[in-house]
Amino acid sequence: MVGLATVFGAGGGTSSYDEAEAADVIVMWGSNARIAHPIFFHHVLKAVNRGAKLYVVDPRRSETAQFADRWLGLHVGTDIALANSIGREIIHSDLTCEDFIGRATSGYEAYAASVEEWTLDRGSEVTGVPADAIRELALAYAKADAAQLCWTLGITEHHNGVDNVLSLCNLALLTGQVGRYGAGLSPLRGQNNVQGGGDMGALPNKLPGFQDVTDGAARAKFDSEWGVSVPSDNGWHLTQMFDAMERGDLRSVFVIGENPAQSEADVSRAVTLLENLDHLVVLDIHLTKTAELADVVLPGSASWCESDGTVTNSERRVQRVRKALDPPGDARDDIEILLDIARRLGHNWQYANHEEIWDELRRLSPMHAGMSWTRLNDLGGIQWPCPSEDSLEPPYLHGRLWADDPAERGRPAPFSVVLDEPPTEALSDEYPLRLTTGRRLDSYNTGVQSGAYRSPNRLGETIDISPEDATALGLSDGELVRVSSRRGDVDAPVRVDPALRAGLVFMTFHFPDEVDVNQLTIDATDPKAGTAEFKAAAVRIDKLHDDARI
Ligand SMILES: Nc1nc2c(c(=O)[nH]1)N[C@H]1C(S)=C(S)[C@@H](COP(=O)(O)OP(=O)(O)OC[C@H]3O[C@@H](n4cnc5c(=O)[nH]c(N)nc54)[C@H](O)[C@@H]3O)O[C@H]1N2
Ligand SMILES: Nc1nc2c(c(=O)[nH]1)N[C@H]1C(S)=C(S)[C@@H](COP(=O)(O)OP(=O)(O)OC[C@H]3O[C@@H](n4cnc5c(=O)[nH]c(N)nc54)[C@H](O)[C@@H]3O)O[C@H]1N2
Ligand SMILES: [Mo]
Repeated sequence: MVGLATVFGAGGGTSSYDEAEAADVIVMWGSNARIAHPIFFHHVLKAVNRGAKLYVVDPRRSETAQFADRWLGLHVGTDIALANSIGREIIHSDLTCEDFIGRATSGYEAYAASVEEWTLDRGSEVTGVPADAIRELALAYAKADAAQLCWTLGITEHHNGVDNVLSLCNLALLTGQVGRYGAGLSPLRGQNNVQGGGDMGALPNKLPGFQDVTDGAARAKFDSEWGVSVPSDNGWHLTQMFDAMERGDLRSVFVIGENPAQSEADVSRAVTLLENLDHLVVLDIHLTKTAELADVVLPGSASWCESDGTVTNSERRVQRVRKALDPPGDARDDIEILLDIARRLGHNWQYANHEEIWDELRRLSPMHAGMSWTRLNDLGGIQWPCPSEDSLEPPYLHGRLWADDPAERGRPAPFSVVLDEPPTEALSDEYPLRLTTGRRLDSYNTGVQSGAYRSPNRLGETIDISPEDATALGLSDGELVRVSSRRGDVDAPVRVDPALRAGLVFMTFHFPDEVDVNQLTIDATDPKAGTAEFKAAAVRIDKLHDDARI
């Protein structure tokens, strides 16, 4: 969101899902959409069946990579080196889109100078990707009539995640692969309503509709609607909150629908800080590990099919959620619980129904103004921006950049000079293996919502290692090993996985009751976005004893 907002002014994916079907080239960069975003990937597969080329950039030959025309198996954390090499190759092959660069961008000269050192040879040496694969992707992306670049956590969960995103945006600016049907930049969102949460202002520096909290005119609107004085300072993002807890500046926390006692990097530190708070309140459907640490647990949440409202997906589409079941027992819709809390805090919040709440948003957030409840019901979903009830916005963003009239084009999209930076934690003799963590198809995040599901085919936590490392370490499938990092250790059975290259090991974070993987991860964070480096820790594997198996 931060990277896209820097370049284009809006922190949203530029394209609609079904535009993928119109693309000639699709690059999935650090995204295992086959298992993590199956609905979007279904559109990608339709394009592939039609003849589109699929490139996958991932250190593992992931489930997604197995569908690719070409897999670029780079070393963890070398994405900027790869993107800069691709950029240089496009420039040296005379495949830049001069028309777009001239009319819609700024800073091209400085960018071109900065990638000049990234020859194919150097790029290949740093990333581990063969030079001919880098060249093939560069030419395919630049020559395509419409190319899409999609990314997720393989790009963002690094200490320099925003720079990673900027390095990918540069490629779209260089070739004009944005602001047109079928082309675009898509950061796929994790949960069904991550985009919606941000749109509604659940960000430390934004009011609903991405209006800045530092913008006095925007605040004045909210002040008069709400009858309060909205603070003018940016708040803290998640990792800054933990730092503030450590300093003693943050003493009470209200957690709604999140399980940081298991999902935070360097989780031992996170748990200690949560335990030391003066007051911790948790509102959740389940009694999570975080709730176990709380002073007050509000166990009242109705789940998504037991409440009304909207969710907004990665293509910026606001969709209605309708209550299908009554919540069990005393469980209530989250909004009712929040309204009750507000009333007890002395604010007389009264809404007759969900539509009235939505209409308040429409009055305050211009990009939602045209989405009446009736239209949302009738149309089965509306994408933002939707400034008026008769607006006919195109399904993609930033078409303005192609306009002939400079006034309509507005602010040019800046190229960014981004420098390659290795992961915070270097490999060493003591910790010689690169651990990256991620997801599997049949489990969900910290396991709270998928933990009860049992199947004979379902794997528990494993430490996945390459066949080469298995041979070198004398390990075979099922053997129990100790995995240690500078922060902690966990015991897990080995799974030998040919999708991994030598030196790279993989774990999920789905089974924290059995194996608490975030004991190992590092909480180095991107200062601009606050995202932790879940994707790059340095670890060691030790055999426990010869007959330890599970
Ligand atoms: N089945 C299932 N689906 C889910 C979830 C789930 O838990 N289970 N969770 C949801 C959520 S919250 C999210 S945010 C999304 C996440 O969806 P994804 O981001 O697709 O999932 P991950 O497996 O975390 O990471 C994606 C890929 O990044 C790669 N990677 C690691 N390091 C690097 C690197 O340095 N460079 C590059 N280029 N790639 C790298 C990993 O090998 C991995 O294949 O999934 C959502 N969907
Ligand atoms: N090692 C490692 N760690 C990671 C990651 C990684 O790739 N590797 N990925 C990170 C990412 S991308 C994410 S998103 C986080 C996920 O981390 P979390 O969001 O902390 O984990 P979840 O398991 O998704 O927890 C969601 C909680 O919301 C509750 N819930 C569900 N629906 C509702 C509702 O309607 N109302 C209320 N009140 N509660 C509800 C569920 O019961 C559950 O307890 O983990 C992060 N941690
Ligand atoms: Mo996520």
